[in-house]
Amino acid sequence: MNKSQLRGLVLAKRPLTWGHRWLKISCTLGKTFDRDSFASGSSAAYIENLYSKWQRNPKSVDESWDAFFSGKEPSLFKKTPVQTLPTRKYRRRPMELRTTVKARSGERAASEGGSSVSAAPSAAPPAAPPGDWKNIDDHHTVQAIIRAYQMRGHLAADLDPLGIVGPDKSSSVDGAKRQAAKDVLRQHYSYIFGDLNAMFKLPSSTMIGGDEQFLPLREILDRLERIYCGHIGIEYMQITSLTKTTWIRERLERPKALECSKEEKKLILERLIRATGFENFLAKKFTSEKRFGLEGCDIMIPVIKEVVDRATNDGVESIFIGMAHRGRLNVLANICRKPIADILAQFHGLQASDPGAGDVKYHLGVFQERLNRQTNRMVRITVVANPSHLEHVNPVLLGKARAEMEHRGDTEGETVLPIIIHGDASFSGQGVVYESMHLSDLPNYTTYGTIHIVSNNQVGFTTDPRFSRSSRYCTDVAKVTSAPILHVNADDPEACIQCARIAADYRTKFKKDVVIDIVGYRRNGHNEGDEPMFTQPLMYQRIRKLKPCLTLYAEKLIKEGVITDGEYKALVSEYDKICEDSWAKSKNIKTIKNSTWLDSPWPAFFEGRNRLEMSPTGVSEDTLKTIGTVFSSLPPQEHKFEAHKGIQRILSQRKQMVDDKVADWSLGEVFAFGSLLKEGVHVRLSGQDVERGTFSHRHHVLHHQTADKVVYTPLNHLYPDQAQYSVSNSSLSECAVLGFEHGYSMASPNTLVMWEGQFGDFCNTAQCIIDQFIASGESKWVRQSGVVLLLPHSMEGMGPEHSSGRMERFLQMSDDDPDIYPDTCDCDFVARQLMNVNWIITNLSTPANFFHCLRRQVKMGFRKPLINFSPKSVLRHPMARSPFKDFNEGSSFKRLIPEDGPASENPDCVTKLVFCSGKVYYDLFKERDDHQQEDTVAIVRVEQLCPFPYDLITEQLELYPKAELLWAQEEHKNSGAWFYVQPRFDTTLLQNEKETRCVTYHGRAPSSSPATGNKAQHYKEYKAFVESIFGELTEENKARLECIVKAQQAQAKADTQGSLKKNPPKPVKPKGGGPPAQKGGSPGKKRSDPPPAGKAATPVSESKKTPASPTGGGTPPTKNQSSDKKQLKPEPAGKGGFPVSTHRTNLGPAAKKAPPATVPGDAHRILPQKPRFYKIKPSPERAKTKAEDTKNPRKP
Ligand SMILES: Cc1ncc(C[n+]2csc(CCOP(=O)(O)OP(=O)(O)O)c2C)c(N)n1
Repeated sequence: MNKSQLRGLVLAKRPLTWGHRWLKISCTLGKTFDRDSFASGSSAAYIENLYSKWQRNPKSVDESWDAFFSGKEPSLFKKTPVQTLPTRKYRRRPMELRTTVKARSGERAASEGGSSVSAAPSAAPPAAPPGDWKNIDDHHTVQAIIRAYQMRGHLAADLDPLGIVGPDKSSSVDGAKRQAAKDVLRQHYSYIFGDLNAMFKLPSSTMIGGDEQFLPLREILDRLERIYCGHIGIEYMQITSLTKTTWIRERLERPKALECSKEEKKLILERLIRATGFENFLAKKFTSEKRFGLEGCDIMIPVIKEVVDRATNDGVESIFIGMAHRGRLNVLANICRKPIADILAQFHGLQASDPGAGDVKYHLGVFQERLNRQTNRMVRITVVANPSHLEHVNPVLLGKARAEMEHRGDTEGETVLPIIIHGDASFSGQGVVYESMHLSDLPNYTTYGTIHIVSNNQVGFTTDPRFSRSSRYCTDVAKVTSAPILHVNADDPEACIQCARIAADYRTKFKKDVVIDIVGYRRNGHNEGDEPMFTQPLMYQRIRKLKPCLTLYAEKLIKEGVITDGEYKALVSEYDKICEDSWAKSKNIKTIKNSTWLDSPWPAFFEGRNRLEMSPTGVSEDTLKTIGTVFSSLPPQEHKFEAHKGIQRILSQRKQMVDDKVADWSLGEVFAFGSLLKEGVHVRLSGQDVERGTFSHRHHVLHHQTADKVVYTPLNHLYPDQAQYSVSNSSLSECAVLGFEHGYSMASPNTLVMWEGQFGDFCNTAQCIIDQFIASGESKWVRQSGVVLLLPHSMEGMGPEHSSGRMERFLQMSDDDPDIYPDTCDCDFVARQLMNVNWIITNLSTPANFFHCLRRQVKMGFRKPLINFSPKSVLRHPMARSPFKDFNEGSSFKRLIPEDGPASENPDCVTKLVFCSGKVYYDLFKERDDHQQEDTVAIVRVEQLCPFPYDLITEQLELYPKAELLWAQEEHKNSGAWFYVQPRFDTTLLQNEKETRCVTYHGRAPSSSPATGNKAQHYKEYKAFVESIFGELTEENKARLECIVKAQQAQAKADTQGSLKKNPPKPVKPKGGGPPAQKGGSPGKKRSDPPPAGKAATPVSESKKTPASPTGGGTPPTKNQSSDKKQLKPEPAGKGGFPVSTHRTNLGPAAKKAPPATVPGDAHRILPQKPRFYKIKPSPERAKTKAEDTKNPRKP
């Protein structure tokens, strides 16, 4: 028998299972014997092994095997061949082994349809001799050892150049130093002290053999040791994909896979010379300047360069790099090839000649387009400007990279590569890392793999890793995406470059995240002025003794004969000269510009454009109709799309509105999106549950009710050549998702990118993105973004955490000067004001204004972030509707909406001019009506808070010269807009010398909590607020309101009875056997669809009638209205289709019952125990002039 015959035999028998074999072997012991059955399954390896031995020396095996292999058969089956390999003691008792086998064979036989009874021999001992089992066991052990190295070899890898952490290198087996410690090999540890010459067949799960299938144990261990416990420690067994793990094994395990050619070694050295040379040069020239040098992790530069080379070679054209301070200047110089003179000029302390506050040099962004000489391909490299707040640039970079892919039509990440460089302490410490990593596989956020490189200097500022993280590695967070993690010793440049190659190729092949953890050290303190011995004395004693990586590597290559000492020195001085020349050049730079450091240039957008020119925002009625029709329809019949009944109802309501030429909030929003899509502007809306909308008002994605994953997005079916609409429910993150959208908005000006908070105050957890990027990005880095934040905001009794979008914080960060009255006569005043402020803040009250505001974002000649406080209940408020004419050509955004009711017709009779903003307008409107003060109180809505509409406010002040001036807000005094508007009102009033009035505050008292969580308290506060403006309801008011309510109740009752007669309810037998449940609740609480929109849109002119106030601000709801959700439903129609409020029922006898314990007496009569609302007293000067004024009233 030759080897191939043997293999044939083995292969032929392979399908045999343990169960079969057991059957056959046990049969043999009885009567019959299936020859060769022993040569199957894992015993095949044993036989192959024996065969190899026999080939070398036939006497080395038992005679039975000799007979078998030499073909002298029959004797073979008289005596079962015995095992002849050198043995060690059994680790398991034979009896145990038998029991195990017996049980397994029984199980298997049963599972294969056989009878477990017949399959399991009752008392027969195993047929194979003990030696066989031993050998099989040995093979299993070796397989387990191989697997142990693959899984846990990194635990024993030699990763730390300082030698502080890492394996105990003392154990020596057969002269070979083995690092694999007990925690790698666990129960198999002692096995490696056995017979190292024993041959083993290598399992298919390893490639260490290359073309060899058998290796002695010693060689197996040596190879595994070199691959898994050398200077690379890889974690990849968390990956569940066999293809990926096999690919990685192939890249690591194949013999010589990790070797570098002579040329490659030289290139690594040259790049290391540049990296180290640059830091040395800066250290020499600017001894005390902070530069956050890379010394100790210098190899990071060649690593990034290798990634860039490989990626560009594979088709990447644009690379985005996000990183913090450490080594940033080096990246700019040696990766982006930003002229070194420009970098050095930043050290000269020059003032920038263009606008912008600027930033420190190690935060600046860069955009460079260069030829990659290694690949001879052009590549764009962007280093995204970065705040001090570590890791927060990550999502911004990802969003920017994703947007770039979309603009290029790259749906696979073939042409764009994101690279993020992390610090070890911040990678494990900052939550935004986790949030960002979780975006990696989400369809609307993926960047098709990001390469993460950790510059791991084993210390964070002054904190040791053992105090800064609980995980073993700083990279453990990356395991959430099953990314392979390559830990590598920074002092082994070749190993580092190999990791770079594996990472780059892995990303190219699989389009998934991958991590390289370069474990080095920090040669200096946290910055160059710090003394690290204060806090890490022992570590720094070691560091002081260490030669720099460059020196070590140069010595190695000189020793290997790759390079001579002379050549090395020449390379070093060549780079030094480059730096010196750049230094000389930099001295001639007399002016610097912030715009030189722009990471998102939009030359095509700005060139030849008058930035102050604003294109109109109105659109034709045809456009509205087309959009409205698609938005209110299901997909064409042939698609047989089954929509939810509720959705069908919503669509028909929308359809009705389109027919009536009126739009509610969601329609207004869609008109903005759809018209921009028509004009080729990409629209993207992202945030938690935005597809449906927090308040179930949007429904931009319809779900097939019986087919999984079948959805319909009407806005992508408006026009054949429209731009793409992307609406996406995000992960439950604010920080990363907002950062992502901000980054996305920076990629192109021709997009409308919006992030919606589920409730406005959730922007709290994205504060860093708001402060560090959105509020100040343009000032620091002269880059623009038109990102829009939609923050649901209003006091509706929903508690402290769902009420406030924290308007006051945004307003406080606005950078318009409250004390300067702008030049309102400037014909470009409006655009200039917008251009000069850091962001726009709006609190809008009509759908049409929302529409214009969104469209204005892309119609301006520049980009500005927009913070819009969005409605909640007002989304469905019957008054918050706009007729089509307010969207049409000629219409435009209204920064302020003046009074247009009776008060405006006779301004001299107006005694109170109330300024307000947002939803509270609807409360004030209703209360003014209830109090019958329409002729004397004018209400003006400030729609755009920032920049402040000084010109329009002035007009209003002049229009109502006799009126007392009030600012009314529902927020607490230290929240909302008061602190922002007050000084601006003052500045406006001071413009007019004759003006003696001041604006008084009407709203809730200061509070640390944004809103009460107690409904009774909420309404109590509301009542006090209203009374501070309109006074108490008079008896006449009350009587009138009571009449209205009674009439409504009677009407509702009549309606219900009428409908019951028409459609008598089917008797429903309640479970408990009680009376049938009444359909639709009590008649008084019946709800119906909103009134015809056209009529509802004109309540202002019909102010004698009482409009509804479902805003949550009004009087307390009845029992059945207590849930917030119910309040959001449309109000029933009143007489003549006019909306009425069911809240009125509270004025009826039922509502006069005692409210909850904390609120004594009639809800309408109670006063807060602690006064929550009050007027602000004017300052003494103001009071004086006011008193004089009262004495000598001004003539109109
Ligand atoms: C969010 C945030 N918290 C704290 C700091 C202050 N800080 C600056 S660098 C640093 C240490 C960072 O350590 P590591 O991530 O390991 O990077 P290294 O500086 O060591 O390269 C700290 C705490 C910061 N810049 N940002």
